[in-house]
Amino acid sequence: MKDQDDGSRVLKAVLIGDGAVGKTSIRRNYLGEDFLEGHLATIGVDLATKRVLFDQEVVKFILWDLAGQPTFEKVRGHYYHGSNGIILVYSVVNRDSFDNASKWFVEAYRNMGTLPPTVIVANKIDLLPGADASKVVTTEEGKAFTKYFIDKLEVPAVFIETSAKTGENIQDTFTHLLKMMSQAEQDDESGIFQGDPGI
Ligand SMILES: Nc1nc2c(ncn2[C@@H]2O[C@H](COP(=O)(O)OP(=O)(O)O)[C@@H](O)[C@H]2O)c(=O)[nH]1
Ligand SMILES: [Mg+2]
Repeated sequence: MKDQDDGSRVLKAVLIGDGAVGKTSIRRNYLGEDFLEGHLATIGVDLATKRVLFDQEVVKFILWDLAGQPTFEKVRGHYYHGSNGIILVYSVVNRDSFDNASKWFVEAYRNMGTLPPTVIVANKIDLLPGADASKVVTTEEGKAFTKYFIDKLEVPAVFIETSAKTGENIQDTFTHLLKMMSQAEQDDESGIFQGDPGI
């Protein structure tokens, strides 16, 4: 897709996951904004745009930060359409948010059909020292979930552990996503089918 203003390539992604897992903080950190301790629930949707240099080309990257509350499902529906990437976030110190991760994929699938490249983000790793072990989601669980998702849905996906508070791996999250999104778009345009053709 092209930007109407200057004709540059546009890539869009959605941030999804339960409320309070750190979606808005991840977006803010990525954009170089300060970390906020308090949680102000996102109402409906927030939009961030950034121009990124990619493959020696300036690309307009649009990031939809969707409210996690179930009541906003209708609103979210619109933003899934036309997105080329997904960032699904859960908190490593909130097991419920991990258990709900598959529900978020179901919602995305319902709205998008075939899923675009996805980064599965295990956020708040700075809170792991001293956290209640019964609530902690381990690295192995996150990787197993990602593998299951890749195998089952044949979607390009990566797993990454982050802290929006310290900034650890936040830039990498977006680098991975943009790389996969760009690759997927090129594959589409070239008509090359990368999956197993079954021959
Ligand atoms: N310690 C820590 N707190 C975080 C992190 N990310 C977000 N938070 C806090 O978690 C709460 C919810 O964050 P927010 O970004 O609003 O979550 P959202 O509802 O998913 O957008 C806020 O109090 C943030 O300060 C993190 O990586 N580490
Ligand atoms: Mg938010």
